[in-house]
Amino acid sequence: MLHRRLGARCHLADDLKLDYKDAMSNPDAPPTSEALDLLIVGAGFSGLYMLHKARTMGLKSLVVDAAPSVGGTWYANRYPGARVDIQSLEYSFSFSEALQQEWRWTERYASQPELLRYANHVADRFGLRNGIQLNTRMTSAVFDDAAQRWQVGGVGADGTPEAWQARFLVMASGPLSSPYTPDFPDLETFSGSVLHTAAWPHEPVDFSGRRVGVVGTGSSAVQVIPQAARQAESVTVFQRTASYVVPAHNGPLDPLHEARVKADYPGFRARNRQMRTGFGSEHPTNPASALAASPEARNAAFETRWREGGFGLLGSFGDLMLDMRANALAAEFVRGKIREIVHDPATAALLSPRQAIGCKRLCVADGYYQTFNLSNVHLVDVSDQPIEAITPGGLRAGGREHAFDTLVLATGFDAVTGPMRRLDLRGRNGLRIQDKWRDGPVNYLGLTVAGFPNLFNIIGAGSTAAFTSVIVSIEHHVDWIADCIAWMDAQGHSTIEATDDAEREWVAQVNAIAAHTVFLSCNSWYLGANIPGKTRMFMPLASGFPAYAQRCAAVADQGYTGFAFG
Ligand code: N01
Repeated sequence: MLHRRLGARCHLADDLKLDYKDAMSNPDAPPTSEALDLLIVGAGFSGLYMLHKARTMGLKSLVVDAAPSVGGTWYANRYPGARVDIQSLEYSFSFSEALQQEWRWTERYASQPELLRYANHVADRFGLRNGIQLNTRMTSAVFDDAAQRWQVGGVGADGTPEAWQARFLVMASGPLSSPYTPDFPDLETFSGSVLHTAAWPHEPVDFSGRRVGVVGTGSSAVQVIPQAARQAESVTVFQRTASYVVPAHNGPLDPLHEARVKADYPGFRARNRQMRTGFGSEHPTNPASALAASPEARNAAFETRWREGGFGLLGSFGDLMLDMRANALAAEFVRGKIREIVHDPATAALLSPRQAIGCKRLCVADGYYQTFNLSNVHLVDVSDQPIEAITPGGLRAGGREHAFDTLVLATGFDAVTGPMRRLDLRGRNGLRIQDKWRDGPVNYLGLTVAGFPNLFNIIGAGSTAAFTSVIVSIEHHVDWIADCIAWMDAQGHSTIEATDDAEREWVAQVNAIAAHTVFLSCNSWYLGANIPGKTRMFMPLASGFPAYAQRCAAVADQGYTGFAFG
């Protein structure tokens, strides 16, 4: 047991120092895979930081990732126009002052290539590559009760089977990493290329002279559509549900703003961590009620936030996400913007969403509605007349044929639970995750699952991650997991497992908080409602990041209440 070797402290043990040094001398060689302390699944931001943190504690750790590169979501989602919807200075690691000072973002909202460069820089800067085995898909994990270890299986790109043993299994596989392709009849008969935004080809895609069909109008679609429209002969957008799209007002990063933030980056981060979303401290939510404001004051507040761009519109008033009447006022403001921007009234009406604003994740993109003023862009409503089938030359909806030669599927993800449900993952007594989560992804603190000892899930169901700048949540989760392991070692515990009672109470709380919001009023991936047949359960915790972090800290301070130790 590692804790016996390390005693009550988490200093580097000599034998592990040697392992680490040997590996450092050959940066291409992954560490020997036997008897790991941590097996970390995923080399995105979560996996990179978990590996770095584990190494500072002397824990022998290995990251595996199916992709040939680090970067996770920012490796896979490389469609034209892909960029983050939270400002770069706030969507970045804070754990190293040197890193946050030296890294220069070029744009207010970083593009996918820049984010991928950042992930690679982090991997190099902290010497992580020799702890990462790429081109290797983890496929199974079985908890061995006798050995109190996870027996983990995988497969290399060439089909070579892989096996590891680890005391802890850390799922850093990302909540939006299982692309969802609807079960369209005859998809395989399509004669042109089919491109999914979340599995975009690595060679450049040239839309010039092409007739492009795009299915979907969520965050990915609203970024790719304006790009495709610039090149393609025609773009036909198949819309089932209209989205609220607020402008990002992206542009070069203002050097004065960057200097101001960097002059006190730790203070900026700390203020952001006090925000419900973990970002946006420069434009905090106005606590007043939208219902109490005069129409003029209300409009002025919405207008200011619209001009600033990004998610801040939802912070114009304190009750927008809590009260459907307040929410309707913000929704109507955006519909007014759509009518102003889109010249054709029928198209503007079709682009105008009817669900509560923010109920599905708000989309942030520049130039989306303007794109529908272009003569080569067409909008087809498939809400009442769904897509019936894909044909060799396009698709059929409502009995009508629509012709195109490139099909872009911007149809999202089997979110949050998809990556784990696809595995052969078995906890104590052979409990399968698919059975455990038959009625929804129960969990404790969003980090653990009863019946699955020594398994930690970063950005899992039940945490506030989906409503935050996700890197703030990643750092929080990783730090909490690391502290927990250090505490276990100090106490001489081999295993940690959430109790059934703690899990029940936590899930009841997640549901109770959601019931006080507008989030249950529409179909979204937060609810699992975007996947036919998926159990409907609200997955994120809507309490706000500070309350969540306080609760996790209190659990730790009180000796990890809600957990059983072995
Ligand atoms: O996926 P989505 P996404 N017929 O699920 C439609 C993050 N992200 O990849 O709404 C017709 O939002 C579906 O229609 P409907 C972000 O968290 C971030 O765009 O279900 N249409 C919807 O329009 C985001 O929320 C960034 O009626 C069908 C679309 O496909 C999350 O990823 C960028 C259909 C799917 O939208 C997911 O975004 C990109 C069918 N059978 C993504 N099935 C940034 O940081 C599905 N649809 C900016």
